[in-house]
Amino acid sequence: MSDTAPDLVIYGSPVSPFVRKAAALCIEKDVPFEMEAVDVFNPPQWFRDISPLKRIPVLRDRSIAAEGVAGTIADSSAICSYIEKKHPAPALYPAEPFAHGRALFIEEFADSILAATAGLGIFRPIYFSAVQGKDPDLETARQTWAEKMPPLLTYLDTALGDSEFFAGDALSIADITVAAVLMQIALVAEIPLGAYPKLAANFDTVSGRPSIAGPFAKANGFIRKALPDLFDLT
Ligand SMILES: N[C@@H](CCC(=O)N[C@@H](CS)C(=O)NCC(=O)O)C(=O)O
Repeated sequence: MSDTAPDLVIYGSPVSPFVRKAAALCIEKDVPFEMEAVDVFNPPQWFRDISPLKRIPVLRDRSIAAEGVAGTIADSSAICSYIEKKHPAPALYPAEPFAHGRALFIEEFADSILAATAGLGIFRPIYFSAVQGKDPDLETARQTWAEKMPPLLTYLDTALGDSEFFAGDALSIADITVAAVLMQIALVAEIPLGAYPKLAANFDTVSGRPSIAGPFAKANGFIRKALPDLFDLT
């Protein structure tokens, strides 16, 4: 094992699905990286300087610059695209142009509406309440699951068609992002995907990969300290 620090540093916390997505890409490609914890809700000035949107993750490539804004990329999609260019094998973006475009769209769907709905409507009402010593806001979480999630999950189930994967015939950034984002719900509740069989099969396969399961286990260990049990959303 090398005792030199890896070039890549991911600033953030595995509790963020976007951080887990970037970590998953590195793990799938066997690219060494380290994760440096940052409290994004109360970040130090150096982090504000490298994260103009005040969001995690931010990537640093020390081979470009070891400090300051140089060598940093904020936003998980930009980070993943950079890592793919720098470490092309194994490819996690389809080579075929249309499949490539589809993969980017599914990534965006998961990063935007799916993450906002699951994060703000389910994860935060349960976990943030628990951290503040309040009862988990199960009413909001259950209402989100019952009313806002079904069209999103139906879209993803249909988008899979007869394929195991979202874009092309292999694992891609699309599958990684959907799994990382859906697992935000798994941090606080059971995810009953029985009504979405294609999505359930994709999720089972992808969420079991070490690249997804490893960072999730770290987040899960952290969340379980404040919230020992998972809730039922139905
Ligand atoms: N589009 C960004 C989204 C990143 C994001 O929203 N991260 C959340 C954590 S899950 C964050 O930093 N939130 C801080 C805040 O809301 O102040 C990406 O893909 O990296």
